[in-house]
Amino acid sequence: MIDLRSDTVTKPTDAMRAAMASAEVGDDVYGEDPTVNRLQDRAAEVFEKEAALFVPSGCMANQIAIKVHTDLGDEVVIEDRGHIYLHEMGSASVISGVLLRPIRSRDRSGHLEWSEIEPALHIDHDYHGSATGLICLENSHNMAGGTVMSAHHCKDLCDRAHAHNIPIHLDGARIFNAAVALDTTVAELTRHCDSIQFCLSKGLGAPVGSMLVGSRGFIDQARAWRKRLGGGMRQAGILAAAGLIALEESPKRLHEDHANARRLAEGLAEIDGVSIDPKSVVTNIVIFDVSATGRTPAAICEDLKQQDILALGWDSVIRVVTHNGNSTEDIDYVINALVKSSSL
Ligand code: TLP
Repeated sequence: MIDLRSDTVTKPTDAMRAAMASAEVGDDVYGEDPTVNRLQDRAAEVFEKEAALFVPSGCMANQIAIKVHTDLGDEVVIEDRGHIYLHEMGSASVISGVLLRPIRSRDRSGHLEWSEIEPALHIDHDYHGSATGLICLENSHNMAGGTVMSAHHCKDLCDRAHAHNIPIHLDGARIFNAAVALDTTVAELTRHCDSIQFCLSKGLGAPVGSMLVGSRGFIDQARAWRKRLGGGMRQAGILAAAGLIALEESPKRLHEDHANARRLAEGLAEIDGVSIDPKSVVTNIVIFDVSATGRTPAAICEDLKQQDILALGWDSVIRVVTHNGNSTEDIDYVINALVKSSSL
């Protein structure tokens, strides 16, 4: 199978499996797992922040951040295809008792400008609107097709939000992809954010886990909420050992996934009825519209499955995500399969 449903399908490398087998462990709820502690210290160092916390998933990291930053009844501003809004099962309402305030980005890049955010803010506490407690950003932006936000853009939003005492949380599930695409560092891209979550278990290839990064005070509170949510994992060093390799080694090869995604997009752009601008594909996510083929995404995905290819389709689009399990030959095979399927 060529599984392009997501980069979450990546399997641990041999080096990760070996490190997991020999990992030094302890009880992480007591803060005594040396491998988890090393991973947390290293993540904080790489992001040039004070502290970091290993958590089971990206969703938990995002939800802990929302919980720590907000009060009950607050509003959280987010782009209207943000993962926290679309794909976390209403957790922000369930766990934090906040309202999400989705805003459509004018240029559909997924990255809001301050002029789009500002009208949605409630900062004058007039006993009517719920106060804006947090702004959530996403880089790269998954549902906008892996688009990236520059360090300059992010700083601008952070500076303006901070002028109103509003914190910024960055869902950086794929922040390393963004850094590679922009030829910069994750520290530079996230410097002014109050908290960041990034996933070890997507393009970086670890089997499990995300990191929450921020100030010492923020991470102390996050640790308490991780425990309350059932995320205290005891001998988690077994997982952190793979996470350390993901953090150190995997970013070096992400450009290969991006080149494969671009190659795929260029092939797709040649197919009648498929709509995609290959230049818009700068990381590892390709979302293309198939409505003009006269076939549904579900029908095309079913054809692909018959040819041992897995992709996700919804509305009028199909998403494919490249990762370390794909070769350029796989990509060419997928393009040919799509040529056949879209003209059936
Ligand atoms: N994304 C998954 C699905 O949930 C859609 C995927 O296949 O892309 N933030 C972003 C931007 C994400 O893309 C995801 C997962 C998460 C958070 C959640 O991470 P996990 O799955 O570790 O909870």
